[in-house]
Amino acid sequence: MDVGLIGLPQTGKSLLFRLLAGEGRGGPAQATIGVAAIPDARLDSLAAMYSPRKVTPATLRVTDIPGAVPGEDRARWNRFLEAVRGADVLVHVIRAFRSDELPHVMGDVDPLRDARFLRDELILTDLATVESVQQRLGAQSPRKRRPDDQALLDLLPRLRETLEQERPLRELALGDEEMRLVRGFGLLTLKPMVLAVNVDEGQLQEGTFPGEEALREAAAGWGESVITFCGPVEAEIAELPAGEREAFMGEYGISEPGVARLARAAYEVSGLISFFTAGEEEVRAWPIRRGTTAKQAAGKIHSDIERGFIRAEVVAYEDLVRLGSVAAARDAGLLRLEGREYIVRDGDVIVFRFNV
Ligand SMILES: Nc1nc2c(ncn2[C@@H]2O[C@H](COP(=O)(O)OP(=O)(O)OP(=O)(O)O)[C@@H](O)[C@H]2O)c(=O)[nH]1
Ligand SMILES: [Mg+2]
Repeated sequence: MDVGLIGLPQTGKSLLFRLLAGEGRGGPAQATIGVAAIPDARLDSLAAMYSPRKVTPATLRVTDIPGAVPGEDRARWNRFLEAVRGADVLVHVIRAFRSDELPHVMGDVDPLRDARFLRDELILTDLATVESVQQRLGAQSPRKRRPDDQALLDLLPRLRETLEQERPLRELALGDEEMRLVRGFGLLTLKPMVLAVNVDEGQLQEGTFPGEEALREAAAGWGESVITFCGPVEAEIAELPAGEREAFMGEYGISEPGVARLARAAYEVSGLISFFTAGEEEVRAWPIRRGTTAKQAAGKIHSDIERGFIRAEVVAYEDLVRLGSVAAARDAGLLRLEGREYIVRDGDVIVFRFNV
């Protein structure tokens, strides 16, 4: 899973990238790639229970994509679209912060305008893609068409209609088979999106930013979540010793860094859930897609465990922390023995039994 940070130039994407991923590989004009840990309070409680030597959170790849404006610099815009194509999930960074030294690229601050601007550009790009595929396939003689091409020709009008109504394709919630048909075309509005509003210190303190209500209302209609963060304050939080963070955040009326909420939101919209393995050696969160079976989940850890799968011993995270140990969960009848087809749930703490 690759999360792309997108947005207009100078909205704070690169700062957000460093907060999420630390350093990354890339260059000023190129997309920069890094890895973000997904904060999870459940992992912390498991770590407190087991005092393991190592705690390993789930991670997502993050790409910092240089901002671009269509019509200003064609090459830069095309590089931007190419990088967006490479992402699975999009975090749209929108600027609410004011700065006299660094004017907003559109002149003034207007979060809803910016949210709509990029949304519409991505919709237009997809519309052009769909039209060109439709044209190419339509030009083929029907007798020469492969079955997949015919299925695509039947599907594309629905896509086109949605885009023409200025709606992103993700709203169609295409099924697996339909997704397979369109996978090769790099459609941008199929990707889940989170809106991340970069506020300034004053706005953080006030707990709101200009245009918030309008943006939230629009986002609710779009089914997208809005997360606010303040880049410079987040950078300060990251530099504080862990023991001082809570008090510092309290001064701003927040209980958790915005970047942590943002990482989790990106994880959620990408359709990932976590199961845990826990022991004295390591406590670890493993990202899997919703719907993953126990046997497939075992394969995330090691292919030998998948191949030699016997059963999974599963306890729900809530039961485990409530009862204090796996033994207590077993006594309470809450340790389940599950087979290979069991669909793993978010928060399952699992021991896999296998043969090699
Ligand atoms: N005042 C203020 N400045 C910020 C904030 N976030 C970022 N900046 C500044 O804005 C400038 C641009 O930030 P970047 O993170 O490089 O912006 P970007 O979105 O990566 O820009 P491009 O790569 O050009 O698209 C930098 O000088 C940052 O220090 C903020 O919350 N408040
Ligand atoms: Mg940048």
